[in-house]
Amino acid sequence: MFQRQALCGAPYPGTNSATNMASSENKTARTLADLGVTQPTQVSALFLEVRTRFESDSLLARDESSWKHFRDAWLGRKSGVLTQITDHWLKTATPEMKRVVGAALNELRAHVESQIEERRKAIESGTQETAAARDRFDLSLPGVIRPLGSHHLIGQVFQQIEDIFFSIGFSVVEGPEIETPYYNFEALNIPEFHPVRDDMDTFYLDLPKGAAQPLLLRTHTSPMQIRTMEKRQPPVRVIVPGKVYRRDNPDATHSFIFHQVEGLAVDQDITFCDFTGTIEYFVKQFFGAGVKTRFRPSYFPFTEPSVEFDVSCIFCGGSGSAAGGGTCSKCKGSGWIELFGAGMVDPAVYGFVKYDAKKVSGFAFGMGIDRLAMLKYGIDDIQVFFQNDVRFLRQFP
Ligand code: FA5
Repeated sequence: MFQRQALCGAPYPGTNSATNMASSENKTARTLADLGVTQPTQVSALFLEVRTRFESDSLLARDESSWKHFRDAWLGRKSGVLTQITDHWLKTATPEMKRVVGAALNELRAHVESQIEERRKAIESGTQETAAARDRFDLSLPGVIRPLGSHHLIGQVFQQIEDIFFSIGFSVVEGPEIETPYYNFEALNIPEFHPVRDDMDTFYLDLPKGAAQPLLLRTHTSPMQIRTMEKRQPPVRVIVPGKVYRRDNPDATHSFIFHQVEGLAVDQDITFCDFTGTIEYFVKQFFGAGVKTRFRPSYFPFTEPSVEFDVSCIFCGGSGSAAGGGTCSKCKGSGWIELFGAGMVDPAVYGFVKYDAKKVSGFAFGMGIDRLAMLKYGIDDIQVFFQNDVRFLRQFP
């Protein structure tokens, strides 16, 4: 470091190697006479020494900042090496020596200036190359794979059901999951203390004292029959997908939250045949043409007559026998699986929505979607729909 200062003035950042200038003296700070250079023949050796130093310094100018120090060390007006040579070697030289020193200095200056400029260009293009390399896109690299989710199986089944009913002129409506007892029960012809309420153990909301009326989580999608008929005049053809809630104990076929699709068609002259034809069409579209169907008498306060609708067991093909022998566990050997409740709208219900029961007729049905999905996809536990285990969900992309 001392040696660098000796010849080139102040050291500059990034220069920590030993210099190859062997002299420990600051030769350019001394006159030729001091250095014992009296003969023209000695001048070229002296300049060669300076030039060697210049070349080695030039190698250390690797970036913009070290290049600036390099430039100032050699071309700086006050104390650059060339200024020092001018002041100490040229100006003090004898007339005889001046000519030789001047020529050597000119040659050195031309070399130093051109090399410093070359170095600047090299550094600049190197910087650009580095930046270009940094910014370059490698189009051959694989892209970032972002995993895409998919619709939950229940969502997919909702969509399949909607598509089938769309194709025969039904539209979709949705309604509130928090209901009043009026819509959930009374307007469906289920007055307070009617025994059928016992079948639907209900979640009531904890409301502040003095609340206008009790509120509950709807136990079925049927309240939307009333809400729809209140708003629309016949003809009405709607389906209502949604969540419903009951205080049922969880097991393989029961959950306290599950899904239903309600259906309602009301118009003039809708008959039981329209009803059975619509349901059978839906079931064959959903399960396939091979499935057999049947109606059984049932009871709902808001339909008359009421039916339960069964399909032939898709697990045993309706035989009632398991593949390995014995009875089919899914249909318990009957060959039939209950699908949903339905019926012709009870005329009493029209009274709640101010329809003229003498002029209109219609049918309604309410399907449990979770059980429908279980049947169609061979799933034997309803709880998997609510556990969000991706190993299950991934099977239905
Ligand atoms: C009803 O909910 C009526 N509202 C259906 C109806 C609508 C009848 C219109 C007539 C006219 P039910 O309580 O049977 O009926 O329930 C309908 C379906 O919901 C059942 O067939 C079953 O598939 C499903 N279901 C009932 N309880 C549960 C439960 N805890 N977990 C899963 N699915 C259930």
